[in-house]
Amino acid sequence: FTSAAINIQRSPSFSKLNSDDIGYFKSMLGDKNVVQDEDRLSAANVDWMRKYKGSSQLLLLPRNTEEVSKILHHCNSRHLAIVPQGGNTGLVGGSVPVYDEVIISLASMDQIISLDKVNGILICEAGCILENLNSFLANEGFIMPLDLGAKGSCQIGGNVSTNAGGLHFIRYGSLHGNILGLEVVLADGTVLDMLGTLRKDNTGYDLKHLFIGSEGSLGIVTKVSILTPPKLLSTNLALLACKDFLSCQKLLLEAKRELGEAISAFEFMDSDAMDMVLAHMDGARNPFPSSSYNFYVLIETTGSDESYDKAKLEAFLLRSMEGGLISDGAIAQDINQASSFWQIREKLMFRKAMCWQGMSEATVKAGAVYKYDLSLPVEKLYDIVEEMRPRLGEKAKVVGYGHLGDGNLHLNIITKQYDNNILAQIEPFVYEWTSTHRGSISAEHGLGLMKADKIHYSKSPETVQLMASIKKLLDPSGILNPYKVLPQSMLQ
Ligand code: FAD
Ligand code: 2HG
Ligand code: ZN
Repeated sequence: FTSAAINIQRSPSFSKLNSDDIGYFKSMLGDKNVVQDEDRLSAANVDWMRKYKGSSQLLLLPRNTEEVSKILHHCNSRHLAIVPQGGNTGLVGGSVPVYDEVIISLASMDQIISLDKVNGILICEAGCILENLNSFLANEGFIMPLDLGAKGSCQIGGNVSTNAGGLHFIRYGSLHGNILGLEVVLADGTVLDMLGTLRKDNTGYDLKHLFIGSEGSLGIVTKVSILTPPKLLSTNLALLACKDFLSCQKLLLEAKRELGEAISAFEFMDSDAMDMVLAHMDGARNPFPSSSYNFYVLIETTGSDESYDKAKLEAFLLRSMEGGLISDGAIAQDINQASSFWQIREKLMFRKAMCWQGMSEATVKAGAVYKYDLSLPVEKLYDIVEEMRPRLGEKAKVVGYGHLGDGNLHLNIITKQYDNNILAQIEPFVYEWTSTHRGSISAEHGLGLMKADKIHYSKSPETVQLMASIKKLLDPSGILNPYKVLPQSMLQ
């Protein structure tokens, strides 16, 4: 483990837990929902990458909104800091305590409340696992508007709180568009009912947006109302090889022109990323074993007419091949082949048959990983990978992949072990570079602990100041997910 505390002291304004607190929680939640067991605590204290580690002595498992409200009311009056935890798949150290914050897990709040089949509106509790929601919806002819490699563990409340993007963002857009309503509990226990189901509602400020992407720093999301698109009958997937990044870029432009609204994913990876998956993930197969290419692109299209959709994609690929944008490629002929293409990236199609998560998991298996999640203009997106390589030399493996269709690069730097000298060569360079190109230092993962003091690279001082004022207004004692999202110095 590396130390989670990056030059941050435990805030002296927080109290320490005492036996009266534990007694209160047990009387309210029942003994089994007040977890002090060491093994369960150590799992909840460490993040998915095993990079950030806290030392909480208490995990609470509320079963409904009222219990969340009572917990927060108590913690607020006692100045006990808390961290909301969903599936604990976050990649920026936001979901685990930094010190002894009480962990509030939403795992027991996993009920589906309703599905309006006329309008495709799902209402559910925040602890529902994304994949379970998708399976439920599939039987009813709908899908969730987001899909990500962590879907078997991440919760919809965590997705909302990080404003997760994922593989289908290019088609269905941001959760800011798909979330129709939320129920949120504020720091003092007040329950905010914003659980609307309307597409259009311009009555005053649309406060739900404050909580989408606020990473548990403004309130705990307890219920979600979400627009779910119809499940379309035909899906096609092509895995393509390109000789250089410019070809990937041009291919994207052409695909948008020719395939238009049918595109449901447009992912890319460089050859180092591909090699890393092949080296570290059992069962991953090289799609083009006889040749080596510099870049790979996955294009998924979804539509309502199997033969028309396939013919359209085939014609597009043929033209792109003739035009020299594609060097090699294949369209998946059945669901098994589609699954094996997606395995390389991360979308699991048959969870039971496989137990690994593609690219992200390969980076973690390969060594100590520094992850950067950047939004950049597409034409600049790969330059940072090429600048980083000579900068770090032999000490590190630098790989680039991501949601090219959304201008989102996942720059991953893998080293033998975490090392502050290497970190000093990566940061602040990577943030300065991104800022200079007017990109975002967090496209979809959030700021968490990792980037709380880096927000100014992507937001103006006035904007950050207003964010700090909002945080102080909603959470005057600062008990909600402290040390995360905003610089600690602005909240004291
Ligand atoms: P957690 O990790 O538990 O929490 C994340 C943050 O939200 C924390 O700050 C936490 O305090 C807060 N939080 C959680 N639940 C609540 C709640 N109910 N109320 C208030 N705050 C809450 N992200 C993407 O955007 N796109 C991807 O493609 C993607 N792929 C991934 C693939 C893998 C293999 C992994 C491990 C992660 C991936 N992620 C991706 C990151 C991560 O899965 C997402 O951020 C996800 O939305 C987090 O959900 P979670 O339930 O695990 O939340
Ligand atoms: C993805 O798109 C996730 O695979 C994770 O956002 C990215 O692991 C990463 O760097
Ligand atoms: Zn991603």
